[in-house]
Amino acid sequence: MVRRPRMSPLHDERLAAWLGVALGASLGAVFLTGLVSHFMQNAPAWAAWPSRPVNLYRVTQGVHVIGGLAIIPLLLAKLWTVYPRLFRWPPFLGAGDAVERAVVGLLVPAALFQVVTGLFNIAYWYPFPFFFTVAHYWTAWILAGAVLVHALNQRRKVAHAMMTKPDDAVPRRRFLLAVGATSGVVVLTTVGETLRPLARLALLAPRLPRTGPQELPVNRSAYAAGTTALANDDGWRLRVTGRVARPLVLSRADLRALPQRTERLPIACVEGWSASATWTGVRVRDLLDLAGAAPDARVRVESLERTGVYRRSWLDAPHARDPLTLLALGVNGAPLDADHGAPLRLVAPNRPGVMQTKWVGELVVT
Ligand SMILES: Nc1nc2c(c(=O)[nH]1)N[C@H]1C(S)=C(S)[C@@H](COP(=O)(O)O)O[C@H]1N2
Ligand SMILES: [Mo]
Repeated sequence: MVRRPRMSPLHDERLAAWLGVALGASLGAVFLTGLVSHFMQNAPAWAAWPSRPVNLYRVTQGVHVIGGLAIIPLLLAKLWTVYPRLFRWPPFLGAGDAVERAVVGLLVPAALFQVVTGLFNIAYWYPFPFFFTVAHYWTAWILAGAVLVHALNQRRKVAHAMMTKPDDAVPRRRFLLAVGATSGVVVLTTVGETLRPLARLALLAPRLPRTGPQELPVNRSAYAAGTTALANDDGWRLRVTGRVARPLVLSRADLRALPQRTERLPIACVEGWSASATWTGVRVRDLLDLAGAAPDARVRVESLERTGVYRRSWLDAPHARDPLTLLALGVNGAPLDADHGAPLRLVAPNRPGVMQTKWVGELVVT
């Protein structure tokens, strides 16, 4: 017989089960919304993302980032509840148990890795030697697999623990309430970075929706991108090239002479903040028609920024043809600030911020 030391009820299986279910559900939501973000940015050749609803990406990425933050208290509570078992001796009993232990040995570091790299990323701090998106994406699959196997292994124990009535439920219930409240506070103090009415509570959010020139945040400034001079460069032209009947070379004046559209669209950054603004400019669709591009054409949007991971993006047909997709010359009633992409920037509905290319110089139709 294994002798068990007397333990606090906070290390028991009931609590571990409840926390496990809450964690499993929230990790699932964060995993799925993370996949949405990944595939929006790396669309497979056979699929194109829809351009509507306008705010869809803003919502999925908000759930991903704010949900990921809300997981931290749950994860810490779960680790605290189960840690006596993590270090128990002997380390495993039998082959099945060895597998379960190996899965937990993968699950715990993978979960911590996701939370820590995610946190660093939204804080715009990159102390690690690897590329964040690649590492975060592949670790997500490892974590999802480990969580699934762990949940299957534990399903009977969890069902049993959740059905049986404990002799004294009060300490557990209080602990769960405290953990839930902590997650709630995390959400309330960060969600304002994407939910404007709660902006005043967003004390822990790395970006606020109204900071920055023209009341809109900036990730990469014109100074950092080396594009400050473009804003006042009279030699600047927009080129529409590639598979078109009539290649175009347009100056600012040419663009202003085309039909102008004004639309309210959000910038929804992958780092979780988002902000709506009123953009004025020319429809990409109109430019493609003017150039005589095919209706199903894909368009590569090229920035005049020389280096940088986000200096180009692709518009699949749904986005290229959407009447809301603009090349904007102005925002919130004024010409674009250099930091927001002057002289011209892309802004399209339901699209990650990293693909709202600034300082545009060329549309290449493919
Ligand atoms: N050329 C270029 N465009 C870019 C970027 C960039 O680094 N280079 N950053 C993108 C990112 S990450 C975001 S969130 C939006 C932010 O737009 P804003 O600075 O106007 O708010 O611009 C996008 N456009
Ligand atoms: Mo972004």
